[in-house]
Amino acid sequence: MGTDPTTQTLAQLGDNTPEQVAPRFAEIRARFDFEISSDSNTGNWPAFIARWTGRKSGVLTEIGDNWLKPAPPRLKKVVGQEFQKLKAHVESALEAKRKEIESAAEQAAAARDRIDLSLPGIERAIGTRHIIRQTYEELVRIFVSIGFSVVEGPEIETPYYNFEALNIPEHHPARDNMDTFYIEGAREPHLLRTHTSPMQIRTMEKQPPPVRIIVPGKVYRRDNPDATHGYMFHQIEGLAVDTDITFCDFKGTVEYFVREFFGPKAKTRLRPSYFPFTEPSAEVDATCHVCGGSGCRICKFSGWIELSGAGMVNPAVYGFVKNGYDAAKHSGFAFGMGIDRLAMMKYGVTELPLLFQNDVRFLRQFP
Ligand code: 2U9
Repeated sequence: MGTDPTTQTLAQLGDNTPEQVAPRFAEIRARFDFEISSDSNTGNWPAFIARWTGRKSGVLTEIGDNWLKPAPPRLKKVVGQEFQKLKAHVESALEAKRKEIESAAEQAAAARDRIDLSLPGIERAIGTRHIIRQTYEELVRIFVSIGFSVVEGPEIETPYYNFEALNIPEHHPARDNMDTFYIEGAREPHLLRTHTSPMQIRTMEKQPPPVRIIVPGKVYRRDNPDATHGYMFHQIEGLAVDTDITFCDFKGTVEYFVREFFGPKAKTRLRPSYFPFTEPSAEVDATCHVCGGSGCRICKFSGWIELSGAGMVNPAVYGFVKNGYDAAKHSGFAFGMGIDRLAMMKYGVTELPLLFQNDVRFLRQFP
């Protein structure tokens, strides 16, 4: 019991009159009420419970042992009653306090974990169409608006469709220029198409004249990668074959396309060229989109930018296709352009690898 004032008085109870018993219990009760109202006591809750109700040396046990059990007969009844009252008071107050402490802890936890519904949410970045895709869609829009249909096809091709049927026989130097990736281990020779032209052949084999198609898609060449070349690039080719198509039709088509794509002030010029699949052949230049034709670093001070290769379909190609295509009756034009190059021109990008690195800092600039 030590020097605790609560229990110091216990041993002296036997000397009291019955009238003096209740005030002695009142002292204990007042002590309890004082202690339970102070956080410094209830902060260590298990120790506080043990102090008052512990079986071995809790205050109630001590009172039972020191006051109740040894009480002389004249005090037995009043001590018993007072003891029961004190016990009930202590137990109900402890229970109330326990609930209070628990609910305070719950409230503190709830406050800590509360979700503030008024806070702004975590913004998810929404993807944008890549500028190659944007350019692809713009090209399709322009050519579809003047009657072309869109055809797409396989990236793995046979040498026949990629070369032979396009009038590029074996050992033709044009095969070397195209630096082809051949696919090893296939029963028949296969390759990654070096241009989308095989699909023009396949379409003509299925569809007799007339035909007006554009063929966009990925093509592959074993170039040394640098600022303007990679192993894969996107191409769009066009083909129009009918009974009386002339070079003028081609010129009108390409001028319309250039004005739609670069704006009404853009001009076009043609230079003679050579491709095995077209005869005659031409290179198409457009006025520089940066300086408008006056000359700048981008156009190497020429005022012109190379845009496309083109020409009238070589009659030899109809000989491979057949299916109603007759060089004596039919004529047509074809052209090919790099979509990636067009995208770089349109969006002012100077480094080709930026198009393929998928760095969001780059992609976000073209919503
Ligand atoms: C058929 C007949 C003719 C498609 C053509 C070009 C000229 C051409 C290059 C431009 C830049 C490829 O992307 S590029 O490197 N293309 O110069 N392409 S005529 O001629 C065809 C195609 C199919 C049946």
